[in-house]
Amino acid sequence: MSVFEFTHAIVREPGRSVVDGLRANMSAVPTYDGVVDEHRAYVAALREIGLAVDVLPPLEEFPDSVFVEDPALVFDEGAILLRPGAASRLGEAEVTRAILHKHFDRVLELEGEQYTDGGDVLVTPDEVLIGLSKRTSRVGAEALAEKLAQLGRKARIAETPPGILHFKTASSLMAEDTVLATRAMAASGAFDNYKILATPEGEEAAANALRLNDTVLLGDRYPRTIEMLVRAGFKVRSLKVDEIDKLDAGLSCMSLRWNSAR
Ligand code: CIR
Repeated sequence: MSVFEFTHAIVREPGRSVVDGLRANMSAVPTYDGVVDEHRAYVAALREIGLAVDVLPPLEEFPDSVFVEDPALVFDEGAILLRPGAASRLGEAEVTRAILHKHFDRVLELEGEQYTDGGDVLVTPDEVLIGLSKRTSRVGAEALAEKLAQLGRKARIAETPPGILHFKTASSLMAEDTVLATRAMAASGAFDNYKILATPEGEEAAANALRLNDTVLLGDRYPRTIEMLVRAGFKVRSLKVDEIDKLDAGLSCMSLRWNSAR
């Protein structure tokens, strides 16, 4: 069965506090209504693609908690509760534990200073890449590699190019052997064993895409990337990402996905 076949997803509605989410450019302020609209369209797309979506309530005390991918990792065979590397996000792990236990019999946990964000973890058929970043420390990455081994997954630790928030800000898996990646990520060597579709200059943020079943979700602000993927034979569904882009986020960050039938 393909790694892209998903049956389930967890998402969390944004709270009003989402406008205070972490971002590099504090002068670009997202609107709450705009984030809500983009999030609703995203959830609708997941459902149309065929996923059963568990929608969690907003958490005002955690402005970035709509980005559920960062405090946890889920696989068909079990879940791992992570330790987000930003101080304001660390508490998201605690409030994510219950939902993991609801859906998974096996839940492993990182501890103490083992900081890792799910946005730094890219899963391919043969390996799980863990990108070191400002959020994911080497101690965290090594601890995560051990947990992954317990789930029968092989891990590889890689570098995230400088100035990039998360490893998956700049890369996403499009086919079993093909990644969509920024030119900086392509040059880093992390994907030397993969085919690379490089994002056109000026459309680097398009690299945070998400393939679900036979559909690639991509921001609608990236027409040249859309054209490149369509030409390469992918079915693309574009979504508005203007507000979540202001929060340094993209399409992979807003859900946890797995296949309960595998
Ligand atoms: C943050 O800085 O943590 C959020 N504003 C954005 C998180 C995006 N998540 C991701 O790329 N996995």
